[in-house]
Parts: sequence; structure tokens; C-alpha cells
Amino acid sequence: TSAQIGVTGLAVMGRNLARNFARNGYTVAVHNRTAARTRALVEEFGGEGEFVAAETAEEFVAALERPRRLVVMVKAGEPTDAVIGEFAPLLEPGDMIIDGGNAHFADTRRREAELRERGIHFVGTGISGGEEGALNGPSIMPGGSKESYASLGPMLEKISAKAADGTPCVTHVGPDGAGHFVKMVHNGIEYADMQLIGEAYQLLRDVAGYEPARIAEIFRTWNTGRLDSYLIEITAEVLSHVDAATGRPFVDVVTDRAEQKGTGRWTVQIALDLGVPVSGIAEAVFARSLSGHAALRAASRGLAGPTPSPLDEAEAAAFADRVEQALYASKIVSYTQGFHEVAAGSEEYGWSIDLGRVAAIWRGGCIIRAAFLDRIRAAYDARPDLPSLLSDETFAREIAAAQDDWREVLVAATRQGVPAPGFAAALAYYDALRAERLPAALTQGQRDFFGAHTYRRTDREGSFHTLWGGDRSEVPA
Ligand code: NBP
Repeated sequence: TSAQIGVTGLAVMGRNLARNFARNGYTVAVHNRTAARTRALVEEFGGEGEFVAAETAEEFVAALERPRRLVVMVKAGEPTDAVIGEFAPLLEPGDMIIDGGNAHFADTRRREAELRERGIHFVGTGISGGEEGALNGPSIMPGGSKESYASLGPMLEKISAKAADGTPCVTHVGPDGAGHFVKMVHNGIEYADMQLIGEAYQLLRDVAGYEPARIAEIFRTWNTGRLDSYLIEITAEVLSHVDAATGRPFVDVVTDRAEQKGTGRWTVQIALDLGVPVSGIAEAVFARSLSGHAALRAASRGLAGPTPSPLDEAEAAAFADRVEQALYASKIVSYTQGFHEVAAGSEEYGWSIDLGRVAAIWRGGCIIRAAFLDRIRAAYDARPDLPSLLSDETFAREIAAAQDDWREVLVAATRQGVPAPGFAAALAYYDALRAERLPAALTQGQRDFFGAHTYRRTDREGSFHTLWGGDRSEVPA
């Protein structure tokens, strides 16, 4: 038998992806560096479909029909290069290596260029949805050549998640590293969403004075409205969970130091390089890093500040409604920033990414899946050249309606000493974009003063310099 697809790297993700292909009727060759994993897969799940177990790289490659489609699901970084080094010499022009790991898009660009020289298609592919998604339908973001997508697309469409309207959550994002770039920004947006939800929770706890179980109910209610999403849904689950050992709310027995694997940090690093203000995503990454500085936090605990005093029952209920508005408005801003980064990456690398399609394939399967994404899709479909999501009439109207509450929530947070860096960064971004004049004019004056960096004028063309150390007359630069 020859297999239509092969998966090497059979930890949680690879194993589930291989099963997903098999369950959809494909014959799947499976391989792993440590052969015990391959045997375990076939023993446990062999009944789900057609698997061809391969012990060696040669057996694996020989099992695949041509052109070969070889999915690599190993730990991102050096292991990926090691696997490419092992398999590429066994492949022929026209064959495809699909890297489904969380690779940095710059690595993907390098690998794609190297393999293209040898006629091999390297398809850097973002896959989101965790272990459950890999098995039952992830959101899939393939980059690489158009030609490779013509061959792979139908298979990926089959195993992917489907949006509510039935559309498969997969599209050819763009050439070389476009898929991994978009997956990176997806994860950055995920960080921002999680941070905003965390801030909403903390405000409901400290300012409204609600217990986790009650807050879980509020999230459940929100999940029936415009915030309907996977992350809001699981937030309610986590908040209502009670620790069996202590009988206390689970959220109260978990150490409050958030960890991260790096894709959020990459999103911010690349945004800095591209000059894209992703302040909300940056605050989310910094909030995780701050939470991890245990010694610094312990040393700072005695610093002066207000102690939150919870509102009375009627005020608390009104406040909870305001928090929903603040959360929704801040969410619009973080998606605005994330899509700006995708647009900027697309421009920088000549990828021609269709932003509406990106929103469409995030509607199902991935961690940020939400009803909201269909509205973003609609906004870009209506106007593909939309300068920013905030310029979409519907979103602008919703923020207009939310902004008073958004501001009030931040007043309460500030007054009561509850940190809300995500809400605050989002509002500052919104107000900065709205502003008629920014203090950047003063910045330019300072730069010209100390470094003769020159400035432009509002009333005339050209660059100018003021002779600050002399008679302060202006000269053309
Ligand atoms: P891991 O990221 O834990 O990687 C384990 C796999 O890599 C095993 O199959 C291991 O083989 C193999 N491997 C390593 Br480590 N070094 C190797 C080498 N030098 N040569 C060959 N194989 C090597 O697995 P995972 O959590 O299933 O994730 C796989 C990929 O999917 C990662 O890139 C990850 O970032 C990405 N991803 C994960 C998730 C998720 O929710 N976990 C979601 C989306 C994407 P062995 O069995 O012989 O040690």
C-alpha cells in the first residue's frame, strides 16, 4: 500500500493529526525518532483507519505515494532542521515537506529557500487548536507555494475544523513563511484575549466583590452574547471548578505566575521590527513576565496604594455590565492591532495576504475561535483595503457605544488600585488614533534641539532645523 500522507513526530500533536487523516479515509504512514511511539500509535488506534508504520526514514519515504507529502510534527527549532536534514536527501523534486510545528517564520523562510533550490516544496504550516483540535479539526494556516497547496489543500480542508457556515478553516495564506507568521500573530492575539479576560475577572472580583463561582456565571452569560468564544467558555469552566483537595475555588489554589512558550513574545518582537504598535499584545506578554518575578513582587508588596473596597450589590451589577463593554472594546482594539501586524508583514514580505480569509479560518478550530471573527471577515470582505478595523462602521459604532463604560471601568480600576494594563493600553491606542494633535510634535522639537534631527512643518513642504544654540532662527535642512 502506498500512503497519501506521512506524519513524522508522533507526540500529542503528530499522533492526533495522523489519526485525523486516517479517520478521514487517508492512508497514513507514521514515523517517529523513537520507534516505540510509532508502535504504540498503531497498537492503540490502528483500528481507526489505514496506518503504515515505518521504523526507519527510508521505510517511511518508500511508503509514500508521489509526489510525497510528509508532515513534520516535531519540537520547533533544531529538531526541525535535524528532521529536514534526515529526510530531504531521500526526497525527489516535487515532493512536499509540511512543517506543522510552531516554527519562527524567519526559519521557515530560510528552510523554504534552501529546499526550493532542490525542487522540494517546504510548506510552513501554522496549526492551532491544541491536541483536541489536531484530532477533531484544527484551524490550519499553510504557507509555501501555490503548487503545493493545489496538492495538499483538499486533504487539509477535509481534516480541518469547519466554521458555522460549513467553510473549512484552512486557506493558502501566502508564500514561504506567511502561514507561520499568521499563526504567530494568532497566538499574540490569544495572549491579549487571555489578558483582557483576566483583567475583567480581577475587576469583578476586587471591585464588584464577586466570588469565582458568581463570576463564572457572568462569563457564561457573556458567552451567549457578542463575546461568544472558546476562551470565554473555558474561562467559565475554570472559574467554576472547585479544588477537590481543599474545597476552595480552583483559581485560588493555582500559583499566579503565568508561563509562556514564546509565540506571544515573537509577535511583539516582530511588531517592533515592523514598527507596528501592538501595545495590547505587548502588555499581555509583559503581564505574564511580571507575574513570574516572584522576588520582585514579594519585595514590592508593602508599597502604598488603595485597598479595593467592593461595591454594594446594585452598583456591582451595573459595574459588571460596564466591564463587559470595556472587555469588548479592548478586544476590538487588540484584533485591530493584530491585523495591522499581519498587513504589515504581508507588505514587507510581499505575501498578498487576504485579511478577510485569515479572519474566516480563525472562526473555528483555533484557540481564539469566536463569533466575533465572522464580523471581522465581513468587514474585510466589504472593504479589502480597510485601513484598520476601527474604520469599519460597525466596530466604530460599537466602540462609540462602549467608550463611556470603558473609561469608567478604568477610573474604578485606577482609584481602587487594580491593575488593568490591557484595558488601559487599548484605550490609550484608541484615544491616540482619534487625537487631532499628538505630543509627537514636541518630541520632534526635542530631537531637533539635542541632535539636529530636523522636523517638518504643518504649513510648508520640506525639512527644517532651528539654530537652538544660536539665534533660534529656522533654516532649511
Ligand atoms: P513536542 O514539541 O513535545 O515534540 C516532541 C516530538 O519531537 C517527539 O516526536 C520527538 O521524538 C520529536 N523530536 C525531538 Br524533541 N527532537 C527530535 C530530533 N532531533 N529528531 C527527530 N525528532 C525529534 O511535541 P508536540 O507537543 O506534539 O508538538 C509538536 C509541534 O507542534 C511543536 O512544534 C509544537 O510547537 C507544535 N504545536 C503544539 C501544540 C500543542 O498544543 N501542543 C499546538 C500547536 C502547535 P521522540 O519521541 O523520539 O522524542
